[in-house]
Amino acid sequence: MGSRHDVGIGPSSSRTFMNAQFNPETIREDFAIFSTNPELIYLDSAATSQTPKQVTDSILNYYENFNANVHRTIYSIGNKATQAFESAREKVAKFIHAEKSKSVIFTKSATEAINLAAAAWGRKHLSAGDEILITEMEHHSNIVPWQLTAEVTGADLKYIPITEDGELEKWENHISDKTKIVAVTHQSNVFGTVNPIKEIVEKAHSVGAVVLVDAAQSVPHSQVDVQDLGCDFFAFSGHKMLGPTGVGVLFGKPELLEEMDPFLGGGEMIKTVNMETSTWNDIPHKFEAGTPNIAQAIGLGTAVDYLNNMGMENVHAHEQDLLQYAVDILSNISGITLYGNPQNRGGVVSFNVEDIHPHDVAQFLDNDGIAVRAGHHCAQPIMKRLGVSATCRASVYLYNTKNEIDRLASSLEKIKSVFA
Ligand code: C6P
Repeated sequence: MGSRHDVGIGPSSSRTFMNAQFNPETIREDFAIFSTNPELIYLDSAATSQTPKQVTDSILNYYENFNANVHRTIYSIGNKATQAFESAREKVAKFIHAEKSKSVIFTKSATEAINLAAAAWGRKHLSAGDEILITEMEHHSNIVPWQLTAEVTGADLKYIPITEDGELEKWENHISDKTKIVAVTHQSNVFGTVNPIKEIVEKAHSVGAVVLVDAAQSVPHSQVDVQDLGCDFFAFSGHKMLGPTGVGVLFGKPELLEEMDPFLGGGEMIKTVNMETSTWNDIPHKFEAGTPNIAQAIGLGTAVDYLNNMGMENVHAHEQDLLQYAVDILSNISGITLYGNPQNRGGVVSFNVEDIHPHDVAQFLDNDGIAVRAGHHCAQPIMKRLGVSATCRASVYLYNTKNEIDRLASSLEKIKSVFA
């Protein structure tokens, strides 16, 4: 859908993106993987999304035209690299409606972003008697870092249970004067549940607690506004939003980031170093020790351009349409159990086929060219709550079509007859 060649710092110009009408068939042409694998039906974007050529081109452009370290050099290609890296930060900040780009810290992933906040904020603010509040629907990435922080600080780790429908159960009752931080997923990777973050933030702030939102599954699929949500920290990954692997983001309110001590030590995160002590660089650099993931951040900036060009409202509407279609079709196939029925939901459907192990289902679907995830989805507490060891999960994105959902349904019908 546009020129693949751009020797500027990043393909954000009209040369790269033509204003397209939202059309998944045209969108698919931007993704090389669908021409190299014409039979592929990719329904696992909740794990990792596919990457458009514009993004891979921008990474190649960096390596071929201005590959250099950032913030350290005075020669031209180094300046160009710094400019592209910082421009990616600006794009990401705008995309999530952060007031200031210094709130955006590049990490390696959502996982690292949450670990950073849990360690650096936790060490500073938590002690015995304080409570960290998480939920039963969290991904392991938003459970384990808090367990580690609780261990180090002596704080208690509490959780909000979930209902059969995959929603938070009476979450209000769990926030008390003891609560110092609430860490909650914006959108569940198993049920698709979209949680009432704004309300949670209001309640948490009323008792003086801060809120970290795990936005790994929401940022790629909906319009997000950290100022409107009011959250204090917000974490997500590039590879689930058409960007490359190896880059994630921690948004933090500047006043919180400024008072926190560094998470990792090394080059660029310091102002001065002597043999005994050091002083820290300003945010965001204080949290980006060493050579950062330059190419990946530039690629993420281009992914943001791509999504902006498509319009997040269009991406969301398309996925809602596919979700409804998938739920309608799959719930009419006998022997299929769908897990969760949240009122507010993103494009994720978890299911099992009666008497057939989800890994066998996924293997069978793969033989038909259909990629779904099977397993515990890094959410073992949810599996325990559901009383299953694993589920299959189909998740959609802007390049999926109703025809692909039909193919999933007919393949599932076939599995039942083969295993009968
Ligand atoms: N979930 C899934 O298939 P990383 O791995 O750091 O990019 O993202 C971690 C993460 C954090 N929170 C949520 C809600 C997530 O869904 C994920 C990643 C993938 O569901 C891979 S396990």
